[in-house]
This record gives sequence, C-alpha cells and structure tokens, in this order.
Amino acid sequence: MNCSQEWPEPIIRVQSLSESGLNKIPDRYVKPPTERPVSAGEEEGKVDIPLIDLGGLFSADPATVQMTVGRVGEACREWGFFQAVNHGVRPDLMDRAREVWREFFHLPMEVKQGYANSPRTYEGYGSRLGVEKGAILDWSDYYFLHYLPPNLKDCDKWPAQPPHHREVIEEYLGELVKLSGRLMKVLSINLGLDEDYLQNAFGGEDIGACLRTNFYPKCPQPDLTLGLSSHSDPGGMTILLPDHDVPGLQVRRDGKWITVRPAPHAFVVNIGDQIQVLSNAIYKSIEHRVIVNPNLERVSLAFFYNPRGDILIEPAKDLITPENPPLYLPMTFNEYRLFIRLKGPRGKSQVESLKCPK
Ligand SMILES: O=C(O)CCC(=O)C(=O)O
Repeated sequence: MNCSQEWPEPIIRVQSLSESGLNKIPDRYVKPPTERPVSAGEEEGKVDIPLIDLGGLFSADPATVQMTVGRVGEACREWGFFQAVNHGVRPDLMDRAREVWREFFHLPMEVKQGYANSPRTYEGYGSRLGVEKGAILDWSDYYFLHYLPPNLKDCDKWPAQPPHHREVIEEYLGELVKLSGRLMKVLSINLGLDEDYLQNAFGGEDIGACLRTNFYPKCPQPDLTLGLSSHSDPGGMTILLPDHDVPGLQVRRDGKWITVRPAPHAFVVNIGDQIQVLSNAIYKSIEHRVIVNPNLERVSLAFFYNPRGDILIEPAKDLITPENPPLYLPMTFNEYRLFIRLKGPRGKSQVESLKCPK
C-alpha cells in the first residue's frame, strides 16, 4: 500500500458548505441509517466515562498515589476512556490553545487554502480522511501536524496566523508530551510491568506525537450525518481537549453510544490500538464517534502519542502465559496507520485484522 496519491475528488470545505446557509446537507454526507446518530440515546444523562483526579499521583500519601494509579488502570481496562482533571497542564494554556485554533478556522478561506493537505502525509488543512472515491464523508474539517520526532516537524506546515499560534501550540504540545510520559508510567505499573516498559516499547525518547484539530461546523441536518465516523484510534494514547461547552464525543459501550459531558478543564484520555496490542487486550481501545450540532460549531484538539514508526509492536512477553497466549501479530505503526490513511475511520476493523489466527 502506498499513500502518495492525491485526493480522488475535489475537496469541499465543510465550513464553506455550512456557511453557505444550505438547509439540506449534500447526499455525500448522509450516512446509511445504521450509522446515523439516534437522538434519544438511552444512556444520555445517566452514565458518563470515569472522571479521575490525577492530582492524586502527586500526593505525599502513598495510599492516595496507589488509589489514583489503580483508578487509571481500571478505567483503561473497563472503559478505554476517562476524563482527567488536575493533570498538570495550565487551564489558561488549554483555553488559549483551543482559541488560537478556532481563530485559525475563522481566517479567510484563501489563507487556510495555503495549508491545504494531501493524503501523502495528511499534514495541513484537510476535509476528508481516506482516499476512496465516492466515499460518504464526515461533517468536519481538520488541521493535522507532526510534533515529534523532531525530524518530522515542519514549521512551514504550522499556521503562521493568527499571531502567537505557533508559540501557543508549541508550549501546549510540550506539556502534553510530559503528561503522556507520566500516564505511560501509570499504565505500565498497572500491568505489573516495569514503569518504563511502555515508553521503551514505543521507542524511548524517540516516540511520535502529532495533533489533529477538528472543526465541526454547524449542521442543518445533524440526525443524518456524523462529525467523525466511528473509529478506534490507531496510535498509542490520545489526549483530547474537547470543546468546553459543546458536547459531541460519543463512546461506544455495550452497543450503546454514551455522550461525554466535558468537565471543566478536563482532558479526555483514551487508549489507542497500539496499547491494546502491547497490553494483549488488557487495556481496551474503544470505538468512538462525534455528532454535530445545528446551532453551534465545535472545536476539539486530539493529541496522539504514538510509537516510533519502525518498531515492531507486539504483546508484552511478560503478559503472555499458556492461559493468555498473544492475541496479535507484530506490526510496525508505520504499516498499521496506512489503513486509516487510505480507508478513513472504520470502527475497530483494523485492530481486529491483526488478531492471531486461532
Ligand atoms: O472531536 C472529538 O471529540 C473526538 C475527535 C477524535 O476522535 C479524533 O480526532 O480522533
């Protein structure tokens, strides 16, 4: 498989469609009935993903530290998702990061078009995932950029506007790398492994980190489409900064969709496919999707913490016993992520395809 091709059809910016004032969405955004959001979600208002105070990790009381470590492990085993508060990233930096991206998406179209992306690296301003001609598209635009490893970071691909955008995003991403490093230790300890196990399996200092900022414009027919189709994240771990007052993220649990209600200045953390593989499915990479809103736009920043692209990722040997054989075949992340780059979001079909033959 290679990803060197251009987009199969001319790119249409969803934001332009939305701002044109149309009252019916074009057919190519209309999802098949089984994929559409159902408005009366049964779980709405009753259940939410776990909310964890990560401040406990820094407590002087060992019992509090242990309890917090345990809660993270439980959330990753049972839910694959949790919201984190007191995570160490300054609230004003979080707000500023979201705001500079919102300002970017409200720049004149000709400025944004200067950053138009291609499916070769996806870096820049985009409006579709996957290169299948005639595919049904999602109701969103996005901006994708690489941060680590340093040789993949191309400052010319980072927006030069609005003013201070680059400094804010640089600082924000630096903080998220630190937070990710802390969480990787917690995840390793909860598996009974050396605290550096997962970080080393990802490549030690040489990990990958990238950011996709999603922009979900207002949608006149939100019941017929999705802002982002159901998928599990192909990478290691995702730290999402959701829109503080516009819900949209839904997590699949027991066949139902649960809408996440963002807590103030919380991050939504979720396990990606690579950690599911390394943990031999002790931690779960869970399907999620995004619904859109008729009256409000939504901005979210998804930070992906990934293994180095050329390392083989396979279940940790210390987790393998005769009763728990390895569930997945080894694969590098570079090979793995081509799937989503070519096909776009497809539920959990990719990690399923890695399963060892029985
Ligand atoms: O916008 C959101 O809340 C989720 C975004 C997401 O799942 C992604 O970017 O992979």
